[in-house]
Amino acid sequence: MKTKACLFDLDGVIVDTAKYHYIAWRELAKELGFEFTEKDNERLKGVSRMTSLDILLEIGGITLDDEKKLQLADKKNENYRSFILEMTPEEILPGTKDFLAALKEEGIKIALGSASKNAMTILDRLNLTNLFDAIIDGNKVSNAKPDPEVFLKGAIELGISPSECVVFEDAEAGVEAALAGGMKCIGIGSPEVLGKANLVVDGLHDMTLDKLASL
Ligand code: B16
Ligand code: MG
Repeated sequence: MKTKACLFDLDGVIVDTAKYHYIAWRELAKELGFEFTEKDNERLKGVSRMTSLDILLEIGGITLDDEKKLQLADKKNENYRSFILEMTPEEILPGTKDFLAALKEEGIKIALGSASKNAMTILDRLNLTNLFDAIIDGNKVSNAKPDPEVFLKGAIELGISPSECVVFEDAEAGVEAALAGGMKCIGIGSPEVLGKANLVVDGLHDMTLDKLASL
């Protein structure tokens, strides 16, 4: 298959923001009077902010009205933003810049497809914004992964057919979203979790144009 565009998830693929999400959700849980473990945090990866809060409240056995939930999500986000505003390009995951440069040289378009409403802030902090030909984030979609909307919008903005796109994802819901959109998917992480992907690698440091061409 000849790939014309690569679409990248952000958290877990380009940068590890999960650790900052974890600290902010853990502090919120503490205020609400229960413990939120790192294992619990795995359930929030790739999931939208409000769904993350619902999962957190379910773990704590707490029921709240929508107004209170919005208030708590805002509070968590303010705390989370205090961390990402301090991020530096050194936090870009290994191999990312080299692989993006190789794609550019090959004339392959690059897009971001992230559930995060903070994606622009993060890309700016990492000095990566200009490398992307299209950026679709949580502010531009109404349906969360595993719905393919985020990736389909990316393909439309790039003007490339989904069948010529490859998605890089670290979350199961993201892999499902890519496949539902008629795209190929390379999983970043463990083959046990991302078994549905066409190929699974450890990280972008493990990616080559040959592997891309082998799909
Ligand atoms: P925000 P991704 C996702 O990013 C994170 O994996 C997930 O943990 C987070 O809840 C979601 O973004 C929303 O983030 O609160 O910043 O809008 O993996 O889709 O790049
Ligand atoms: Mg992710």
